[in-house]
Amino acid sequence: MTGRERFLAAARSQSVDRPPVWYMRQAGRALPEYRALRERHSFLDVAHTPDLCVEATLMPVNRLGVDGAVVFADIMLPLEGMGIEFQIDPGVGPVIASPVRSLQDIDAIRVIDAHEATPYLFTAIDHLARDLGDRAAVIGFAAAPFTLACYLVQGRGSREFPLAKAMMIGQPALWHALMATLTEVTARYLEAQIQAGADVVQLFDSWLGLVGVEQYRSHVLPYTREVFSRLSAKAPLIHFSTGTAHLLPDIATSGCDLVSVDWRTPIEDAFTIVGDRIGVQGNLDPAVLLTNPATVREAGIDLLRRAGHRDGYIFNLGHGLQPDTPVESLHVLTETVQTFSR
Ligand code: 1CP
Repeated sequence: MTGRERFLAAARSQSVDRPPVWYMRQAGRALPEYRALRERHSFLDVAHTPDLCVEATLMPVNRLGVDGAVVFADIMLPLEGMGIEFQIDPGVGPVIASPVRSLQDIDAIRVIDAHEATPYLFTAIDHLARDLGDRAAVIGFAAAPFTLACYLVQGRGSREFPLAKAMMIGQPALWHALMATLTEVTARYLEAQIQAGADVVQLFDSWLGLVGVEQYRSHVLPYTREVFSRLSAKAPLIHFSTGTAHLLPDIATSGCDLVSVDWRTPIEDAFTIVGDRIGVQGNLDPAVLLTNPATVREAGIDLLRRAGHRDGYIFNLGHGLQPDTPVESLHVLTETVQTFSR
């Protein structure tokens, strides 16, 4: 099978020769060629320039032969179309110039056509899809409304996002207005990525572990469902979160085709919880890649032994690569998956 065929078959829970493999944050600082590119261009320059975006996206495909190519972008890019100013500070991450705190702030958010908001991204996806052909699937992505709201309200990364959660709990009308707006922007943004050539899309709800089951059902899940219902039948849909073992049964009802789980949940438990009709992605601890080649190989073999025979399984980490991951670990792990046969 080609990488793209393998990825799409697994994403549809059909049979494959071996599990497809890709890594979250695979186009990043772990690769020397990426570090060289970033010496010449800022993060946003790379994301904004289709040729550079394609170059960065292809790096892990060319080096490792992974089956999925995740578009080099960031979850903050749609903010540009919404009229919200931000920057990406090295070592910090996204910083919002004026955080969203009032109904006035929410009313000021522009909901415009995705092509008008981030035209460079769709050009890059179009070039990428042509360049890759069947070598690897093009993976588009966006933040889920909850995770985007966390950054917009808090103004920057945080361990607990207390201001965002306080709005959710104490100002439900504001919260629902914000979530409805972000849902519309996110659905349009992902629809346009699929139209441009993304084969699958992943919704990153990175901070979802901060909410309880009841909060999830009343304040978050309806919006996730709305995004997925707008996209279903257009492309396979992956739901990503971490620290959400308590939410997995509900996440499985969100309308996604696959659930990405982290290392806290044994992979067999994830299979049982989500059921046969939903695929599973994950769930190696990224810290494994900071050890040594023998340990990396052993951990890869163990996960393949437990999950590699299931239709509807995509090999990945439970969260993004650590920036200081030795590139040798990536070679060892990828080869371990590529030489596994069912
Ligand atoms: O290779 C890839 O995976 C594609 C690139 C990618 C993705 C999927 C980047 C590039 N960002 C993202 C998604 C993203 N961005 C998420 C969801 C995934 C996750 O949970 O890790 C989140 C939460 C962000 C926000 C963000 N952007 C952070 C985290 C800040 C925090 O709150 O802890 C950071 C550091 C960024 C900047 C960024 N985005 C991407 C890269 C390579 C970088 C670092 C910039 C650099 O290289 O200097």
